Amino acid sequence: MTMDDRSESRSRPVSGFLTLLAGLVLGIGVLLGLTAGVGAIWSGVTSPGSAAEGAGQSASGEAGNVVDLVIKDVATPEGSEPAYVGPSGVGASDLFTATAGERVTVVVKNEDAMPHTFTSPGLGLNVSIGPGGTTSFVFVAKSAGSYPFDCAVPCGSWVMSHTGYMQGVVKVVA
Ligand SMILES: [Cu+2]
Repeated sequence: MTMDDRSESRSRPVSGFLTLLAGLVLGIGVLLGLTAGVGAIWSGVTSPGSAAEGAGQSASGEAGNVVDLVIKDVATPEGSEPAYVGPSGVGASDLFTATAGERVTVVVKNEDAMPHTFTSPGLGLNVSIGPGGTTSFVFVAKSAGSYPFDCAVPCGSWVMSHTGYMQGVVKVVA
């Protein structure tokens, strides 16, 4: 056996260990990525159809109001910027309407490549919305009113300063 042969045979277990280590790091990274979008009360990363269906059933078995939102690029005077789009479409004066005391599940599909938040101190919400997935959260508004929301991530000067885009109002009726 030459010196070269020995050094080659020694290097094999080391490279095997490095491959295992790289696999572990990758696995942990994927796990962290999946949990990054954890919401205020309940959240998950699922396909849009099953999220809306599954999230409507609360832990107690009661079906609640399920609201579907999409974060996607929209045309603005300053070019294409990401915005929240709810049941009433782009730029609606109220992103969506809920009833006081009702359990509301919000399912946000983020089609944008960057993270956003759904932040509303009045509703007790500050939810991170990771890129390219679906995040769900649940809230109950105690009383009727207009609750402002916005995104805490700087993501577009026009959409962040215009109602119905990256900031706006959730309307809660009695
Ligand atoms: Cu944003």
